[in-house]
Amino acid sequence: MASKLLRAVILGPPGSGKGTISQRIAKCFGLKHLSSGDFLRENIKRSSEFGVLAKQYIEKGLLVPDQIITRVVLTELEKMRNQSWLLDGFPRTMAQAEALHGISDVDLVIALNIPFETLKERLSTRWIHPPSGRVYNMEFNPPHVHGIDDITGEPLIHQEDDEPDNVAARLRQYKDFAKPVIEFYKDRGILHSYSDTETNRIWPYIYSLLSSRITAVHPDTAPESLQSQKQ
Ligand code: G5P
Ligand code: MG
Repeated sequence: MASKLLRAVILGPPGSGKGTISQRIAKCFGLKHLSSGDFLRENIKRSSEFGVLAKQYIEKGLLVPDQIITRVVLTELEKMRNQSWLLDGFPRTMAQAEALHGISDVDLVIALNIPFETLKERLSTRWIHPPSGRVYNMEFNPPHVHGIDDITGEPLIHQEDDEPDNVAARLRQYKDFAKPVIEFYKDRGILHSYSDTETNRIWPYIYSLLSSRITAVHPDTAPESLQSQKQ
């Protein structure tokens, strides 16, 4: 018997830990991690038509127009018809939520509520490895060697949209656009919200939620608190 597919969305302001939690979910549960920000950066890197357009907005800390990002993300989703996926960073506006709703059901939505002060602090000390999307934070998960990716030995970068002025603009904008999207999923009874200042305190609850829907592919990666409950 084919196992049931799970289609999930993770919502949250910039720096709320969507990427960090998505990587854990992908590793533990085998869902394909689809990040709208990563798709845009890939397009920018190869100077595609979408990439050239998107760059102007990202550099200013602005949202990319709905029709551009929707085309990019829905094209990727088309390739994932027979796979479980986790969409990170999309939808961010009602137009995007409606476009997604038009092509696929969503089974569950995770929303991260993190205080804005915490977000500003995190993003200003964030470094990423663009080819893999691995993220580091100088306090939370520093690389073994300063400025170098642990796995490939390649250099890490500090993204332009993580500069303080851009961060403030991204946070303001998020608030305005996210509210109706959150209501949209709440009304459908599929929204699961988590509030804390630490990803590691939220993670056991998300692990538990996912475990009730899908079999872990790597149960040994369960958070410590859950492992001790199971013994
Ligand atoms: P992105 O790339 O989607 P954002 O704006 O959603 O970017 P970002 O920056 O990727 O947000 P995140 O994924 O929510 O944040 O968070 P993260 O990267 O996991 O964690 C942030 C940092 O905090 C990391 O350094 C991590 O190690 C650290 N950290 C995590 N947890 C903790 C903790 O508990 N404690 C501490 N101390 N640190 C922690 O989008 C980029 C741009 O693309 C465009 C927009 O212009 C956007 O600005 N875009 C879209 N435009 C329109 N519509 C869309 N749907 C778009 N999607 C992307
Ligand atoms: Mg991210």
